[in-house]
Formats: sequence, structure tokens, C-alpha cells
Amino acid sequence: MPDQPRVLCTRRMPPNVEARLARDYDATLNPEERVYSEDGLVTGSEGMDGILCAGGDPLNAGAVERLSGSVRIIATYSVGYEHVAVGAAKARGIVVTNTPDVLNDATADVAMLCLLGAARRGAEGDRMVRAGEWLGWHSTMMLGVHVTGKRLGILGMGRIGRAVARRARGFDMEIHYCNRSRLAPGLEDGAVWHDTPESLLAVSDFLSINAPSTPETRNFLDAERIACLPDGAVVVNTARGDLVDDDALIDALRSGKVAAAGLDVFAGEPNLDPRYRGLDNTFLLPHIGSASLETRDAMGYCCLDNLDAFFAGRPCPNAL
Ligand code: 8YV
Repeated sequence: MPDQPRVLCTRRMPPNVEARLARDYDATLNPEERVYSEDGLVTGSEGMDGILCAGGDPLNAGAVERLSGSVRIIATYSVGYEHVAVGAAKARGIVVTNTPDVLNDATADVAMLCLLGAARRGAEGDRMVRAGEWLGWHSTMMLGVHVTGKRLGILGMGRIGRAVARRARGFDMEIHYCNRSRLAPGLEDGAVWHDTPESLLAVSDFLSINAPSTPETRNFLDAERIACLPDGAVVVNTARGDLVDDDALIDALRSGKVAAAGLDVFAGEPNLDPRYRGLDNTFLLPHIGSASLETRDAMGYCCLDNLDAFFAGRPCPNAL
């Protein structure tokens, strides 16, 4: 229909999301999964009223400043929005929205998968079986790090961090956390608050990183902070790769200071530091935290709800 708002969708979306997008918008979809560069986004924005983008799309200040004047909303199909220059967008009167909440459970599930996979050597065992190298049982074969009763330190006790805590309580873990501010008792639910990251790290037999990527958190887990962890700690990251100093973590995995790491996110992904691949004590996933169909549909509907509200002149439920 000619009077529908025009929306550039930078990624292929689940069928239900694309169907609703095509029904309610004059949508430019991306069935061939073309990768949009900064210039590609600028060119593609010509005549568009809105952009539905995803994590990793380079909507940095340089790109946002050059977007077509027709663009009035950017809806990112992600909870994290470090790839969008929100300040530059606001300065141009462009609304930016994200998808909080709908991916908490799926992401927390993958945090537990990484925690267990790293602690109990999931990837190594899988490789052994597939390679036909499993020659029989013995009592000290593939011993891992015991989970029950251990202390789990959660960096970033937002909605995802709290969903991780709920799951970890089911494994009888003792929950500690560090957050900008202490949570109300109901949200804390017995977790122990630490007012400094160093104090959290000192008790983290397991560390789960669940904080967003911001100028303050980038490179959070560096050599100095790794030194604060108990020997043989397990590190889990399902937030953003740039919170970890790869050189420092790889050194610690090699020395055994960190017994194992379960990582779903990487600096520069998908081009992760290749040294991770060569380490037996890593459990590596390709950024699948939110990758269940239910969650990916819900993320798409969340973007569409924001677009619908915006173009109907209502406040967007998830405006940043
Ligand atoms: C997305 C994510 O899959 O929501 C986020 O911040 O990291 C993932 O759920 C990814 O960013 C693609 O948009």
C-alpha cells in the first residue's frame, strides 16, 4: 500500500516477523542476508521512514549523521544498543528503541549452558566421542569443576543477570553480584551485593558477565581483575565480548588460573581471537543467547510494536 511507512530491515527475520512487517509496512527485506556497511546503511536509508537493524550493524555517529533525513526511527532487534549512536540519533530527532525483557530467559539459559559446558568439559567430551577417541570409562577421566554449592559472581544484576541467578539457585549455587547500585531485597532474593568489582571477583568461583558494553565496562576483565579471582575459577560471558581482555583471559586459561571459560560472545565476532579455538578448556558458542524461535519472534514483535506505536503517534514502549 503506498501510504504505509517505509522500513528498511537490515537482516533476514523469522517468517512470522517478516510476514507482519510486510503486511503493515512498505518493507525492504533482506532475504539474501546482504551485510550492510556504514555506506550501505546510508544509501539504503534513502526515502525510508524507519530502520529495523540488529546488533553489529554499524550505526555509529558517522553513519547516523549521514542517514537520510526521512528516517525518524531506528528499532534495533536487540537489547544491547552499543552499535547505535543513540546521542547522535536523538540530536537528529530520530527515536531509537530496543528489545528488553523478551530475551532474558533464553539468554540466561545459554549462560547456564556455558557455565555447565565449561565446568564439565562439554565441548571436549563431545569432540572425544565424535573423534572415536573414547576408549572406556575410568574414575579420573574428564574430571571437571564441581558446580553445586559454589559461589557464582554475577557482574550486572539487571534482568538477564537476575534470570541467571534464578537458574543458578536451582544448582544450589551461592549468588553474589556487583551492580551500579544495590537491588531492593525482593529483587536481590538473598544474593550478596558487592560494592566493588574486585570484592565480587574475590569470591567468584564462577563469574558470569551480564553487563552491557559501555565505555565504563569495556575491557572489564583484564589481567589485574583476573588476578582477583580464586585460582581455578570459571568465566562465563554471554553479554558482549569487548568486556573481556582476550590476551589476559587466554593467558589465564593457559596457566590454569582460570580453569575454563564458556563464551557465547567475542570481541570482533564472528572473527574471534583464534587462540580460543586451540584451547581445550573453552566452551565456545556463536552468539546464540537469544536464539530460540519463540524469543526471536518476540524480539521481532517488540520491534514492530515500537514501530507501530511510533507511526501511530503514540509513545514507543522501548524508546531509549
Ligand atoms: C542478538 C543480543 O541476537 O539482544 C542482544 O543484545 O546480543 C542478541 O540477542 C544480537 O544482538 C542481534 O541483534
